[in-house]
Amino acid sequence: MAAPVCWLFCTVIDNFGDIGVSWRLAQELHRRSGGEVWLWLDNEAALRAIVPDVPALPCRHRGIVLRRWREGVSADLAGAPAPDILIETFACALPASVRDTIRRARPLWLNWEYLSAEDWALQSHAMPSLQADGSRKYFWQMGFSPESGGLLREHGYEQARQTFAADAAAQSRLRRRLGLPDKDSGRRECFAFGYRSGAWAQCFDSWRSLQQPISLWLAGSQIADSLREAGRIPADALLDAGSRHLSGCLELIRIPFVPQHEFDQVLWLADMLLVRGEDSFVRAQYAAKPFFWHIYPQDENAHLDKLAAFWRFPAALMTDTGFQAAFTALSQELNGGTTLNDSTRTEYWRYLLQNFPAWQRSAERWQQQLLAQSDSITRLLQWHPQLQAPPR
Ligand code: TRH
Repeated sequence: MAAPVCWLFCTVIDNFGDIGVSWRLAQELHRRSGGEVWLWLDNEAALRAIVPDVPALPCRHRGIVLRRWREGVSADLAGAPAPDILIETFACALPASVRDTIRRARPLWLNWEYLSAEDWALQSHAMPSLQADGSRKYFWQMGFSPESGGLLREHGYEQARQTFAADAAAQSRLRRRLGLPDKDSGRRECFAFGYRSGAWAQCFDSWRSLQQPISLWLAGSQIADSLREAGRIPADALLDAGSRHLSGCLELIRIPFVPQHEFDQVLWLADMLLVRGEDSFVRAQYAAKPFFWHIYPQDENAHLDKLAAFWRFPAALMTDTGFQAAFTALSQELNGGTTLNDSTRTEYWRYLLQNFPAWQRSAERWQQQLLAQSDSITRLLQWHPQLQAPPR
C-alpha cells in the first residue's frame, strides 16, 4: 500500500485546545505514518496563536496541508486525494461533500473524542457506531490506561526533557525570552494557565499570607482578568506580557504566549504547574511536575466527575494521606466543587509547599507510569496496521 492519506477536521469551539490537539495529532500522524495529512479548520487565528509562522490558508506547513472548512456546511476539498483515514476531532459535523467521499472511498473513520478517564470513555474506545448509510464510525478515546486510546506523545519527548533539564544555558535563554528573572532557589515558581474564575482571588489571598516567596507566571489573560475583577490587583496591572506585580512575597509575571513547539520547555522551567483544558493538562503530566488541573467547566458541574475520574490514578501515588486530602480539597475548590474557609485553604497550601519534594516524587512516578505506556499513534497504527508507512 502507498503511504496513507489522512484527513482531519477541526472545529474551534473556543480557546486553543481544539486546534492544539488537532495540530499535534496531524503532525504525529504525518511523522509516524509517513503519509500525507490534510487538516481542515475553521479558525485560522487560533492556529496562528500556537503556530505563529503558518502562512495564510490554503497552504502546506511543516508537512501538513491546511485548508478551510465550515462545520456541517462546506470544505475546500479541491485536489485532495481520497483518504485512507478520516478523523473528526471532537465530534464535529461533516459537510455532505465529505460524507459523499466517505461513501465512495470507505476510509477508516474516527471520532477523536475529548480526553476523559471516566469508565464510559474506556468502554466506548474503538467501538463502532453504525451510520444510516451502513458505514462505521469508530470512537477513539484517549486515556491513561493501556486499554484506552492513549495520549499523544512525540518520539524523543523524554530525551528532550532531560536534555533541557541539564542545559543551564538553554534555560537562561528561555528565561530572558519570557521576561523572567534568574532562578532564585528560595522562590517557588509556578506556571499558571487557567480559566476566568473567582477561585483565583482566593488562591491569591492564601499565597500572599503564606509569607513564602512565590512567583506566578501568568500565561494568557484569564487569571489576571479574574484578579483584576476581584480587586486583588490594580486595573492597569498585568495587562501585557512582560508586566509584573508584586504583592508581599507573591510576585506575578505576565509571560508571552509561546509557539506550541516551545510550550513544553516553559513547563519544564517551572517548579509547579496550574494547567487547564486538555492539551496543557497532558503536557503537565509528561513534564513530571506537581500540578493542578483547572478543568474546562461544564453545565451542571459535569466536569467534577471527569476531574475525580482522572485524579483517582495519580492521587493514589501521593503516599501521605494528609497530603492527599489537602490536595483534593484545593483541587475541588479550584474547580467549583467545594468552598473552603480562608484559614483551611491557606493551611492546605502551606502543607503542600512544605511537602514539595514528596509531591514532586509522586508527579515523577505518575509520569513514569505514562511513559511506560505506548502513545496514541502507536496504538492507532497497531489497531489498524494498514496505516503503517510502507518500507522504503
Ligand atoms: O485553551 P484551552 O482551554 O482549550 C480547550 C478549549 O477551550 C476547548 O473548547 C475545550 O474543550 C478544551 O480546552 C478542553 O486549553 P488546552 O487544551 O490546554 O489548550 C491550550 C493549547 O495552547 C495547548 O496546545 C498548548 C497551547 N499553548 C501554546 O502553544 N503556547 C502557550 O503559551 C500556551 C499558554 C498554550
